[in-house]
Amino acid sequence: MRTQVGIVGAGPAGLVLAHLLRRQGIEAMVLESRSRSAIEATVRAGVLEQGTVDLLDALGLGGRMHREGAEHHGVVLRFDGRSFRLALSQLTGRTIMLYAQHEVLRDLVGAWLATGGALRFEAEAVALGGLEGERPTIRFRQAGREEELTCDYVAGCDGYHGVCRQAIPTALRRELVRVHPFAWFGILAEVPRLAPELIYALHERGFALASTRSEHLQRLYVQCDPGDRVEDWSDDRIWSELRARLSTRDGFSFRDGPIVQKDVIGMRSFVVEPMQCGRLFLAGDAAHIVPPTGAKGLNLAVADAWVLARALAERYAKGSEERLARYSETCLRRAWSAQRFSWRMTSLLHRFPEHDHFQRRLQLADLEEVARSHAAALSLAENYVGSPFEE
Ligand code: FAS
Ligand code: PHB
Repeated sequence: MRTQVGIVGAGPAGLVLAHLLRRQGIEAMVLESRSRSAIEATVRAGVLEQGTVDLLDALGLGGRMHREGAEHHGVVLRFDGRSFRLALSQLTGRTIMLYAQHEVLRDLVGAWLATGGALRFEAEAVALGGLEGERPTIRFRQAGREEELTCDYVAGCDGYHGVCRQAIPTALRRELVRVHPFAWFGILAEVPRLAPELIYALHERGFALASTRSEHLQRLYVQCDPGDRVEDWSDDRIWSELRARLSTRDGFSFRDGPIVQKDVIGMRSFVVEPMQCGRLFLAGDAAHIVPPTGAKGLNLAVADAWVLARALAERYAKGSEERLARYSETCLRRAWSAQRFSWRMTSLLHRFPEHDHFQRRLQLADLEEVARSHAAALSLAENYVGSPFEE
């Protein structure tokens, strides 16, 4: 089997890359280890930066997103019983879109298959070969049989637990990681929106986030211990923690209701350097993980796909490998900027077990600064909405 670009993983990185390459007339084949229904049902991110929205529109794939998603012009920071609205569009001229990651994947998979795109589900890549040569290979297992895909380039879009990063010899790669001393307990609840915009709350009991999926389905998170399991949190405990942590002096209230999904999300910051090795290019979570506090994970994956597609287009159209040679450096600049911002949001809004009263006062003063200073609010807003991909 042969193609120009072999893509491992049908997440945001892999599928956006496939669509972008097709637009440049470059052939690609996607190998995905899970089933279509599994990837289209996985609850993950929910915030799309304007750059991601503009790219989906440019691909002609933004219709349902605009019909069913919600454009937000601000987010609320809640601390010390008060609320501060970070006016994203007023400050930056850019907005965010609340549209679930798995809905984005449904749109991307549907359009790819409907136009004859090559995509194999339940096809697990098991080994990469010939990365230093001109005909790298991907060996994959499907329906109990092993097959091989030969290509010009391999895009490793298989997430943090995938095989592609492991194909870069340890002597050639550096893995930089921070595991944070807390996790998020996430739920989907069939209740009305708690508020018109997202609420990020710092409370002495820990962080909380009120996000949304639709008028009737809300995505809510509370800071929990990294060792917590789903069964450790009863519905009553979840609602009472959310009430306490989202409370305000002027009596913020909301309705609770049926919780239809629960999970514990680990919090780590991770980057591998470099993001390429020979004809292998890593994109998305395969190369970097950010804590979700900055809502950057999905958007970084899409940004990598955009950079890689542009570099491959130049290679095939003009024979120039200049952009490909700078792929890792280009993407790492954006990845470290997102790491810095995600860490800033995480350290602003979480309770750290080792923090004493002095550090807690500093945290509040930091949030007060964002509420008081135009410059501080602008910096946070610019990073939250993200910068255009071409920059
Ligand atoms: P993905 O992990 O999405 O996709 C990789 C794909 O590769 C998967 O479909 C996998 O099945 C496939 N694959 C793996 N190994 C393979 C192999 N050997 N062969 C073939 N296919 C293989 N971000 C937020 O902003 N907000 C959130 O609330 C949020 N929640 C998250 C919750 C969880 C549990 C996780 C893990 C991440 C969350 N993120 C969140 C971050 C998330 O959005 C990621 O950044 C985003 O999915 C990254 O996209 P990809 O790099 O495409 O990787
Ligand atoms: C979500 O909607 O799932 C979400 C929103 C904002 C974040 C993280 C997750 O920072």
